[in-house]
Amino acid sequence: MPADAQISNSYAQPQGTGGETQQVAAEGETVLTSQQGVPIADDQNSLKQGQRGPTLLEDFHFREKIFHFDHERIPERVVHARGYGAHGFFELTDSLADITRADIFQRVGERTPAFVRFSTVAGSKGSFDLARDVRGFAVKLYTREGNWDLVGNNIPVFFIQDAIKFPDLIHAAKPAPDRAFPQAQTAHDNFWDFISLTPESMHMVMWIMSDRAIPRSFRTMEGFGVHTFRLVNEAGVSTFVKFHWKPKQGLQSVVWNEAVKINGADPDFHRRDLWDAINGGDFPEWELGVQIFDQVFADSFDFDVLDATKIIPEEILPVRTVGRLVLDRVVDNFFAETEQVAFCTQNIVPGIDFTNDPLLQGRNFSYLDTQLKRLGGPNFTHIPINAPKCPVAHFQQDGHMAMVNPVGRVNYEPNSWGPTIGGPRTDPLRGFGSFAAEPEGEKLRIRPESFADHYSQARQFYISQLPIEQKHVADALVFELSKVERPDIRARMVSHLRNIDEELAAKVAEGLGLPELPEPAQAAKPTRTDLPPSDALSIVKNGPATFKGRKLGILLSDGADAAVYNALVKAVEKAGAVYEVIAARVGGVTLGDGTRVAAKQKIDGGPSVLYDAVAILVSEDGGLLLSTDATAQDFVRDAFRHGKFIALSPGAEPIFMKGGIAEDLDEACLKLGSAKDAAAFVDAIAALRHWPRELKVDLDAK
Ligand code: HDE
Repeated sequence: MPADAQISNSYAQPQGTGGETQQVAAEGETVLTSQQGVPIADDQNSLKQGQRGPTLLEDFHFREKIFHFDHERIPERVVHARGYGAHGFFELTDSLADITRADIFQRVGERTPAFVRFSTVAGSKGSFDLARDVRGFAVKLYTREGNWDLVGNNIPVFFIQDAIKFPDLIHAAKPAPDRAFPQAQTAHDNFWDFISLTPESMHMVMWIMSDRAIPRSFRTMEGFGVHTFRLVNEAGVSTFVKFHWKPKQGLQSVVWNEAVKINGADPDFHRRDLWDAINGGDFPEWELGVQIFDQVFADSFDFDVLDATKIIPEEILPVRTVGRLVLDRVVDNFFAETEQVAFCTQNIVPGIDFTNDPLLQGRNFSYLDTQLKRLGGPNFTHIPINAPKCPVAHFQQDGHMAMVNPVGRVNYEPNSWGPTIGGPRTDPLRGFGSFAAEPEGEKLRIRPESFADHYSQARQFYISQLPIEQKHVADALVFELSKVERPDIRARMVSHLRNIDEELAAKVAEGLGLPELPEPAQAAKPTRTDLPPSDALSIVKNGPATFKGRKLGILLSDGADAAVYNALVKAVEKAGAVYEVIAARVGGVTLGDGTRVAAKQKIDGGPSVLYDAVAILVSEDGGLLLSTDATAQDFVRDAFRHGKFIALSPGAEPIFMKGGIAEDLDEACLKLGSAKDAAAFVDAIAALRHWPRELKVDLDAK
């Protein structure tokens, strides 16, 4: 019997005088207590004077319960408020012992516990998952020499080059302070006003206008450390490094119209997906890759490796795989773990070090500072999710909620109490030592010349996309800028696009109905047009080769062919994918052979946007009945419009007729008349989308 069924059966009979439900602990069952451990006799009624009150202030149980409830919230993160975490491990597959003394990179096969939190940036904690936004990809690695936090994103570059601009960027992106909207979106004047006055953002703009900003799942996105870091070996030699997480599941995103609808149908789409995958035993996995280079290599570029608005293309410097990250356990409690986890970029370990990237330097101040406010004191490292899993020994003490204070009388050093009671001592050999980088130049507030090229890599990103992906970038820009009320801001953005790609600028200008093309923006450095396209930057080129880990939606009716249904389910399971049955009623359907199949979704709650592909498996009567239902019509129309693979049984035709697409069916709409068809369909859907269709159904493509 499922656990929740047990719970629901345990309602006690009404026992209070007013007929309310009082649950009484039987012998051996857990007794409800106060925070002080006092057993509680009645949790339904506050203490009153007489039958009808007033309520008495002396009711300490009532006061404690309400007091605690009043303080349940802690400040949400200023950015990345909405997130979802899971536990797992990192396993080293290739030793980096020659270039770093970081303990985690020494022994092949060794596993290090990890906690990962994915997030959106702009929305508040209760916002929806499929906002067009950057995703946070923050990894805490509990190494044997301390916690290493790699606090990255799913996009390898950032909006700004200097941390001093971060508050402005975030203010501009978040809801305007007077009206407090729009929530979780950048499609508004303030954002584009700031961006169009900040040419350094242009490379990032290309990424966030691409489908990278609307991932299908946390499981299907890459992660990046973004900054250039250092690896330092035993001899003290430093090598530059950029970190990459590559999903074994392949890259995949949704389309914008789908994202908008998913947010309504299931605002928790991404968190539910991660929860279901891990609990279903389909553990998501990423490879950790490194791009390793030295100063001479860094000097070979005309951009600066300290500039976080730049990448080093993988074709120039291949990504070397050194390990894998597997997420295999959901949290026990969201608040205790995902909400209280405190990532800090300053959490590095011996063998890893910072560079002078001005964004990273600023972050190193911000994260520690922010945890003090969010978690309420300096002892947040005592919370289990933040506590290292290696020995910790120091003389720091006291403060709010101190859980682990030094034991004994000695709380200072140097001391002469000897090693047993004198406490820990430093270790000059094993201990963390900063790489002895030489400072250069005068003290200045300046942006170096080497940070001045804002357009070349933006262009490189754009020309690396497939035509359909380029279309999506243009569509997204048109959508976002159409929500901008001031025409001068729209035009200013287009003036930047002219420095990236003239065709893109023209398309966006046309999409916006600009009367004329504005002059190109003044560029600090002219755009290089000789940078070659990089295949690694395309999502579609790096998609999966199978349907594994994906979800098929099966719209089923009474009387549907049982043999076909069984074959379909078998093929989906064989592919390592999952399926959900959608029906007119959640109670399910009776197939042609009399078998009952429960539905996961009533059609109103299970639109096709929730699935990677759909099968319409209905009897003749079932098809006729469903064809009269607007949500069933939407189901097929949306699946079609979003370029999905569709299987249709013969009885399904009326739904497509009423949906207005019966005459447009193409080669990605496959017939589902037999068990053989079912297997062939599951093979075909590995391709995930039939992109040519989009060009036929979208005004912007004409
Ligand atoms: Fe963050 N960022 N950030 N950021 N960031 C925060 O720290 C900040 C930046 C990133 O799941 C905050 O604990 C500054 C780049 C992630 O808990 C805050 C600057 C990248 C997360 C903060 C940046 C990130 C945060 C808010 C400009 C990608 C969520 C709550 C220099 C490499 C971590 C918190 C989690 C969170 C500051 C820029 C990634 C306010 C000042 C670049 C994934 O401290």
